[in-house]
Amino acid sequence: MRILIYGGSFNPPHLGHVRSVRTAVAALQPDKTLLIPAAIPPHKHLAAETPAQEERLCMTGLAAGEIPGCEASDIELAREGTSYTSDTLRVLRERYPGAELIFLMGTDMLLSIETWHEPEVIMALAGLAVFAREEGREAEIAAQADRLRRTYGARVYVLEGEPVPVSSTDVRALLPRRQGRELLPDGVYAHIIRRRLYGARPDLAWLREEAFSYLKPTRVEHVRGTEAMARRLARRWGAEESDAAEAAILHDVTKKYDRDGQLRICEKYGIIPDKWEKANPELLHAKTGAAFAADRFGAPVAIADAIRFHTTGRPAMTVLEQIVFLADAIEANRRPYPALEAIRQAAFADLDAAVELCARRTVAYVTERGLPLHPDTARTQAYYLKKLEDRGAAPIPWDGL
Ligand code: DGI
Ligand code: FE
Ligand code: FE
Repeated sequence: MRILIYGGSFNPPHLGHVRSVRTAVAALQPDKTLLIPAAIPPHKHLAAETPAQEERLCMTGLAAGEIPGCEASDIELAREGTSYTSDTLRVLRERYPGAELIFLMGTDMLLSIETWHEPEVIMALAGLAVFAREEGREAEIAAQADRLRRTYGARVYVLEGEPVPVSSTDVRALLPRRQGRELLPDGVYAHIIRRRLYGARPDLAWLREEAFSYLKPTRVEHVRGTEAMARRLARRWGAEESDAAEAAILHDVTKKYDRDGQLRICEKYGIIPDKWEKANPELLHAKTGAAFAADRFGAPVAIADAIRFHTTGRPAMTVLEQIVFLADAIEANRRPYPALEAIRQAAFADLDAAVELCARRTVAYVTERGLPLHPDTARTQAYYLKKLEDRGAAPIPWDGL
């Protein structure tokens, strides 16, 4: 049995790692491949924003899932102190007696291996596989391989392979800027976003794809329209445009679920429907959407709250909450209703007046249809009416339905 071993910080594991391992697997045909995240790497400090060990193990497992016969091992994370490769190989030698161990490493590692802890133990217990990674260094690598063979009796496999110019440091720098998705395996990226590791914020093209997969096809245009409107309003009112887009993309993410579906999601997230929501379960999609967005896409509180209050509003909304509340109601694809044009105009002239009119219109609409008015809608309208009065501004005239 032949076991390929690849160690690293995997902080996070990226497509460079995956491609390297795939190439090595193709060349060496191991029976099993282990990705081993280091607890405390001997040669470098873990970056300050490094997530918990379980997160790195989880991400490494997700990356391993992309490669046949590959799995993540907690052998170093489970061990106290510095993660010396020699110790790891000793454990693996015991665990897999008779197996041929091959340790996959980068070019620089091969060149510096004699500075490692117990290099003779490493080379006695395992073969070394290295990529002829950087162009022009083939001769240097060949010479070192030769020397290690002669001096330590090392078995060195020099693999043909394209250089893979991805580094975890670069990935970590890109993630907070909504970038880097294409450098990561899909599962790893989804996990990072879900947990918002490394201060990551979702790539919005990715988020649209994900969110739209939960929508009825007929709702997609409404959500696109809501995003476009939320962006315009964010620019107008000085809110962070990409946050407004993120909230808009997710605002109706649980809309397609019927009463039973809504109640199931409530149960899952510990949401207790109030009596108005029980009478009109359609209202629940705002709360379930917020919980789903937070759980599945790691939406921070400000964005989750904009989703939570997009249907009823609430008193003293943040600008982001007002923007999503209004964008949903006035986006370009909304079927025309009385007051739509007035709210649209007001949304760019006076945000509070627009919210007040929008809530007032909902009160009229809900009352006319004989539905129970949710107190948050009533309180929103009353709050913004008072706010306008306090400012000495007149509410927007509207004759009703
Ligand atoms: O999800 P959308 O259709 O895009 O829009 P939305 O989230 O604003 O939901 C609109 C529905 O919610 C509409 O059928 C009216 C209803 N609604 C809004 N406010 C209230 C309300 N229903 C009741 N019973 N009480 C309210 O205060
Ligand atoms: Fe909605
Ligand atoms: Fe909507």
